[in-house]
Amino acid sequence: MLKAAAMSKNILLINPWIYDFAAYDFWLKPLGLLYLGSLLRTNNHRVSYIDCLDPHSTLMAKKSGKTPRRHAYGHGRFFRQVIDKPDCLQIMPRNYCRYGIDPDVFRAELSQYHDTDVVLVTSMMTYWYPGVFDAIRIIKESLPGVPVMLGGKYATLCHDHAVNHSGADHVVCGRGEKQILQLLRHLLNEDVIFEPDEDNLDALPYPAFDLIRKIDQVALITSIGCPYHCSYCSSHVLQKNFIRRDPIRVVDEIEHWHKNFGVTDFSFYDDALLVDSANMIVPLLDEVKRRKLSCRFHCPNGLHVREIDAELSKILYDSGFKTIRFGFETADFQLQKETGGKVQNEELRDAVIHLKNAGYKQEDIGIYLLCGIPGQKTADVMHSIDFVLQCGAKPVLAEYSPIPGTKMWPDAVAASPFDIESEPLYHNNSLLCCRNDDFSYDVYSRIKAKLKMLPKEAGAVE
Ligand code: B12
Ligand code: SF4
Repeated sequence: MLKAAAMSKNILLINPWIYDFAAYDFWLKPLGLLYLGSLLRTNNHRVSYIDCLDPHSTLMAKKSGKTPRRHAYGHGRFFRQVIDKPDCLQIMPRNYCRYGIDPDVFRAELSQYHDTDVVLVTSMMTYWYPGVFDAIRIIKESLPGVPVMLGGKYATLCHDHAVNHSGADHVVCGRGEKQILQLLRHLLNEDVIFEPDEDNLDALPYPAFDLIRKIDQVALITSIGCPYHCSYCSSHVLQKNFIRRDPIRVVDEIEHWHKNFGVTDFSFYDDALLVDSANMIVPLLDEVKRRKLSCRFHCPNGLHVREIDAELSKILYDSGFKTIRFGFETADFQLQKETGGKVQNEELRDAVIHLKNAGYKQEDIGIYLLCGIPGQKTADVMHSIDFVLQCGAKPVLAEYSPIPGTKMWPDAVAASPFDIESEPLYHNNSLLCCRNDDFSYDVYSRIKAKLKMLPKEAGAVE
């Protein structure tokens, strides 16, 4: 009898819509899903991909008569349609939108995949679940009887909610590599040809970016996890230990995308890219230079201020790190200590001096400030903005999104006027769900507006 492994399956990957008040493609790619896609190809399956967010969809451009504005560095706008606001978000005085292609365009794309054996859907922010649910509902209508598996951040952080409400046949929590192979074995009686060691990131095949219609940038990870344990962050909930790749293997990957696919823009998704720089970012960038790879690097995720010295600043600048953002969160010493102690004020002051000496301008040095954590006062946010400006950097306001399983979660539940425990839509950062009488939504809106009035190099709101 023919072994099951010889009968490869047709697997369809889906990156669902974002439903939100605002969304910008800030080097956003479904990296985890694309990793699973390449692993499944290594196991002899045929893998296809539909991206509900695709800003380059020709069908959608034809239908809407426009294309979203894109930037040469691989970021930009999505297609967008205003949709009904969910009841619980009616208090927000903003439009609620579906970002990505029209559902009819999605249906038309799905109609090409009638021979699909399994569908894999990913998920990101917990409060983006309505876009995930709609995608699953339409998949079920278009491909009746085909099993749908859901994984990713929302499926992990709000597992029970996803099991009870998503409509998926299987909801996977955490890393997907081993679990997806086990599910296929169980469901379709498929033998596993290649099962990687999840702790060895270099053993994984490169993520399947070649499935994307137009590869405008490639997202990279040099590590997963983080050595810090900040109380508002879920890094350690999602990944217990800090695992790193060999920096030279990362450069092999960069070279692969650069030489074979003409990619010049790369974004790092690491939680802790600069930590222990002598063993990761420095050898990595030295090797990029030695191989004469002419690339631009972007860090949409906050970097660690503490790691910045004169030498590293120069290396980053000379290596083409164009977009550089740091996680600072607050200038209040007590709050810094209570939330995890990843940075202190003097470290920011020194880092900005080094970065400027290396060639960065104020507008290049974005400093994330966390706004709206439980009990936070307006004075703290104002003081933090002033401190960043005094240092000569650019404050970038980031609204707090509460995450189940984090140390701060019980405080957020207690402080929030919203039922964040049973409704993940209330985790939406724009809602400012831990607002209080002192730091209200109106006060925050005024601070945001004031920051927008500053000269371009000085202020930003995300
Ligand atoms: C890179 C990143 C971003 C990028 C965008 C990335 C993207 N693709 O969307 C940027 C910088 C834009 C971003 C922005 C924000 N982010 Co962010 N981000 C991340 C980060 C660091 C990495 C995600 C990632 O791609 N990991 C790498 C891949 C390999 O892992 P993965 O996707 O999880 O995939 C694995 C599994 O999940 C699973 N899997 C995935 N899909 C599937 C599917 C199936 C079927 C199966 C079986 C398995 C499976 O298998 C994969 C391989 O093992 C996470 C933190 C983290 N450590 O994960 C935060 C994180 C997701 N972000 C978070 C937050 C708070 C934000 C912001 C709100 C911050 C702010 N206040 O401004 C904004 C929101 C932006 C917005 N509203 O538009 C929170 C989540 C909040 C929430 N409530 O959900 C996280 C968890 C960080 C944290 N603070 O704890 N983010
Ligand atoms: S906020 Fe940054 S430093 Fe703190 S645990 Fe999360 S990723 Fe690590």
